[in-house]
Amino acid sequence: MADYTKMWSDLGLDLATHDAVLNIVGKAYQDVFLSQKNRPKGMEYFDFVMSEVHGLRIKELMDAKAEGRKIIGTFCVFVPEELVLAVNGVCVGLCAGAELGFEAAEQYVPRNTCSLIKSVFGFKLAKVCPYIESTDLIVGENTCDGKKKAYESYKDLVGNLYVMDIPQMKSPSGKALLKAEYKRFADKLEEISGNKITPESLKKGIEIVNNKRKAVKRLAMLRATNPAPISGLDALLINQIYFYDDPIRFTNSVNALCDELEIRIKEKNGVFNENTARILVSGCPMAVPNWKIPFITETSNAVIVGEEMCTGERGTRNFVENTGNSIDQQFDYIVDRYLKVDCAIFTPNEDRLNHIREMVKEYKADGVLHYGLQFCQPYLHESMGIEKSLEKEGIPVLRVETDYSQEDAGQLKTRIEAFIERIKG
Ligand code: BJ8
Repeated sequence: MADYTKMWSDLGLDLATHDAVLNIVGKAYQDVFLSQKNRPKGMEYFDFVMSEVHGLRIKELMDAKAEGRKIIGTFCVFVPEELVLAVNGVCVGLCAGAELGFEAAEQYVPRNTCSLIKSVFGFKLAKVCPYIESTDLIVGENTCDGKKKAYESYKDLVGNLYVMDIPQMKSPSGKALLKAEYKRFADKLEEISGNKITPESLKKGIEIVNNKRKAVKRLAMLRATNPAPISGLDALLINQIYFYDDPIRFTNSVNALCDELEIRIKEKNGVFNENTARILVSGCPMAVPNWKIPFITETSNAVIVGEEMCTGERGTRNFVENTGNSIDQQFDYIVDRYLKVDCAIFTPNEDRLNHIREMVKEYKADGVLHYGLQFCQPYLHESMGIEKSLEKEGIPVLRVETDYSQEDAGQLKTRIEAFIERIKG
C-alpha cells in the first residue's frame, strides 16, 4: 500500500490507533481469508480492494470530492443508492463490525445496545474510520429503536447527519410515507449537490444498481451447486464490499468471478467436498470485519451457501422496474422495490420466513444458522418463530446470539460443530 499518512492525517484520524486497527484487520484477513485452499482466482480483485480499503478507495473518494461529487454515508439498505447516483454522488456503507471504542460509545448509548450500533459510535470516537470523515452527508434511518434513539446523540458527534423516517408496516400509508421520505431525501441530495434529478439521470442510477444486484444474484445462484464453487466467507466478503466499492467496477469484477465459477462448476472443482454440510445463515447484517460466525462454521466441516441478511440476499434481491418515464413513476417503482425488503423492524413480517424457506430450497441447505446480535430485539424476536416453524417442517435450526467479541468463540464452535453433526446424522 502506498503511503497515505497525509490523507489520513488531513481527515483527522488518530494515526496511532488507526495503524493498530489496520494491523489487526490485516492479520485477521490473512488468517481468515488468505489461508483458504483453492480459492477462485477472481477473488484476487476483492483481496486487493480489502488491502486498499482505507487507502486507494479513500483516495478515490477524495478525488471524487475534488470534482465536486458528494459522498453519502449510509447504515441501512433502505437508503436508495439510485437517488445518490442520480445526482452524481457516491454512496458508501458506514456500518462497522469490530469491537472498538465500546467504552467511549457507552457514554452515548446504553450498555445493552447491539454491537453494530456501539461500533458505529466507537469508530467515530476512536477516529479510525476514513469513510465517516469523508462524507458530506450521513444518512440515518428510523428502523429499530436502538438506531432511532442512537442517532439523536450521533447527530452531535458528526454534525452532518440526516435522518430518514421508515414505515413499520407495509400498508398503503406505509408506502406513502416511504415515497414521501424518498422525495424529501432526493430534495436534500439536490440541495447539497447542486444537481437536479432528471428521468434520465435516475434511469441511469437505477440501471447501475440493478446491474450490481443482478451480478450478486448470479453469484448466489452459482452457490446452489454441489460441490460449492466458492466459500461462504468469500461470498460474504463480496456482499460486504458491495457497500463501498465503485458500483460499475464491482459489478464487472463479480461477473468475471462468476464466469470463472461457471467453468469450475463444469469441472466439479469445488472449495469443499460434496459431503460437506450446507448451511444457510440468516439474521442481522455482518459488517466488515465481522467474519466470526462464517469462519467458525467453515472451519467446522460445513460450507455456507447463502446469506439471508442485509449483507446478502435480503439487501440485494429484487430489482427496480426501470421503465418509468416520469420522476413520479420512477419513485413509485423505487418504493415498490424497497418495500419488499423484509427487515425484522416490520410487523407483520411473514415474507422473511417465506424467503428463508425459499433460500433453503434454492441453495439446497441442510440447515439454518440464525445469527442474532445480543440486544437486537427485532431479529432475536423473529428467530424464535423462525426456529419453531422451520423445525416443524424438518429444517434444522441453530439460534446463535452473540456480539463482536471473541470471548464466546470456543463455546460457539462447540455448538456449531454439534449442529453440523446433527444435520449430517
Ligand atoms: S434493513 S437489518 S440494514 S435496519 S442489529 S442496529 S436491527 S438492534 S441493522 Fe439493519 Fe436496515 Fe434492517 Fe437491514 Fe438494530 Fe438489530 Fe442492531 Fe440492526
